[in-house]
Amino acid sequence: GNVRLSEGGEVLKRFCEVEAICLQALMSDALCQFVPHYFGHISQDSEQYIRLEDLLSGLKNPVIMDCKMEEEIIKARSKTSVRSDMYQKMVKVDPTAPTAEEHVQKGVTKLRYLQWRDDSSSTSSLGFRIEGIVMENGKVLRDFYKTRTEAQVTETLLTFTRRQVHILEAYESRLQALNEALKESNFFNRHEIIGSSLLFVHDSNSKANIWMIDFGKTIPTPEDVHLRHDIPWVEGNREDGYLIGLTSLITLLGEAIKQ
Ligand code: 4IP
Ligand code: MN
Repeated sequence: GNVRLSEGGEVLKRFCEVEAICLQALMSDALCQFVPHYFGHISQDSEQYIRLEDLLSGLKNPVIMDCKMEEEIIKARSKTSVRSDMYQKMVKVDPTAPTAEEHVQKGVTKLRYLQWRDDSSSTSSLGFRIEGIVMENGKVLRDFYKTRTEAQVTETLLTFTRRQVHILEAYESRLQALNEALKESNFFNRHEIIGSSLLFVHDSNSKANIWMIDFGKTIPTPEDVHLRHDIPWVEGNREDGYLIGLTSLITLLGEAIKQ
């Protein structure tokens, strides 16, 4: 993707002003322990990059999972062009998903694609979905479009951790600590967090950690709007449902620990 390693063991990510402003604010927020350290930005080969702490540095054969919290649907509503790439992604997962008309035009709108993806994955019901996993041998798993039910997600959590209870417990307490930090966070109070992920990382030395990443679509709320983050999005309320996804994840880690 748009992240690459620099010589210094830091990670360089393609510059995005929205994200840079968020990261800057997060460095002095209650959430700073849950966000990779931000070192500012540089330009290299005439490209601008954000400099971030390398979250994998010092880890032995790291295992990684990216959980995407709520996605922004509303912006897609204005995009009425027909997307053949999104039609292809859809057909690959489920050839019966497109309507007869969509099959004829071999395309779907972005709104249609995102809604289909949220409904077939766990996003609509649980407030997050698994985007991808990298196993300790480097194998990348991206086939989670149909991982929707609590049982399916729990099973994936067990596979991802190879049923190591101490890892599952470390993840559970990290998310509980995040939940507490969010209550104290001015940043969380004042931003709509869209398209951000929780990055789960553990390794063979049993270090387990979770980080908030990807703030390219996170936007400040107007002064008069006070977000709760624990109710679903409906037209006009600006709610991101972040705490719905977080609560689901904590619950399902608890389920996995019991199994
Ligand atoms: C992707 O769908 C993600 O939703 C991208 O969001 C989104 O980019 C893509 O839209 C969409 O195709 P899959 O993950 O199912 O492939 P993100 O970049 O946060 O992962 P946007 O532009 O909405 O950020 P297009 O329009 O870029 O293809
Ligand atoms: Mn994506």
